Amino acid sequence: MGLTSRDSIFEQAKEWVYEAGENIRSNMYNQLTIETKSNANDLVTELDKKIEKFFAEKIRGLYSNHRIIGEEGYGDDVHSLEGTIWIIDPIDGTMNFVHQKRNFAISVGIYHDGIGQIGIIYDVMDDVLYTAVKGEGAYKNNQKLPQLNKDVVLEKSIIAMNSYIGFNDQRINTDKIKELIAVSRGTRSYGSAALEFAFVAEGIIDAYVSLSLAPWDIAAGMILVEEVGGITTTAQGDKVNLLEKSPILTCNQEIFTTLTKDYIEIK
Ligand code: 2AM
Ligand code: CA
Ligand code: CA
Ligand code: CA
Repeated sequence: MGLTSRDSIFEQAKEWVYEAGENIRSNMYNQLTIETKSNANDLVTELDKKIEKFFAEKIRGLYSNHRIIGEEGYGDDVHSLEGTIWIIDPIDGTMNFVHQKRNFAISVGIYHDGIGQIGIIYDVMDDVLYTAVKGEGAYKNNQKLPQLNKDVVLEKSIIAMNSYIGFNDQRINTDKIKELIAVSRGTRSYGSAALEFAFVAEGIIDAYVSLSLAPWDIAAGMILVEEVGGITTTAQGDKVNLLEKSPILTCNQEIFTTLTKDYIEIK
């Protein structure tokens, strides 16, 4: 991906994200069909599908050689990260969207040969756009975000996680998570992985850990976090594979080693 084409793809992607956000805001109070997916709390609405379809049609119309990985099935069957790939979550935080009508985001990450080039996370109701272009820093509504704080220690950190990982999850050593909850300054749970990544990039939380995230939950956020000097790995501390779901940790580098060595133990 050449630099000029990357700039124009970035401008185009932002335009589509804003258009999609406007579409969500103007349709969200209509009677929406809500279905469940993997379990009774895993929701999807007709707007999730409509927005992903919107992106897929726009991308295919303008960039016919790009491929798409999306949550709701309008993407391509992608088995390698070769070429240019748009990784899209049309509504991240669907439960918040349904119950709260806020605290959800559109997430678009654009990768070339497996390397993150463009990340866009749009907090639709607050009208806050987080963006990053590889090598050019991360931005919140066009204001450059500073590099993450080098003086952070766990005792002064806020860690975002789902509440259940502290007490009844078979996939992780919950005793160690309880210790983490006790030692950290506080925990938060926002219900949108994309926003949690954006908040790590903004430096308003210091880490986010989740036991099962898909490529579309993290693709844009990984680029944002990297651009401010943060790190994203599997919860075991390994390189993320963007073709599969994994337990994920994204955080300030200063607390990465203690988090992966002392507190997060995946079974
Ligand atoms: P979603 O709203 O796009 O489904 C909720 O804690 C966060 O985890 C959201 O970002 C949500 O994305 C994501 N998530 C990933 N897998 C999920 C699942 N099976 N059920 C609910 N949320 C899931
Ligand atoms: Ca979903
Ligand atoms: Ca998601
Ligand atoms: Ca989603």
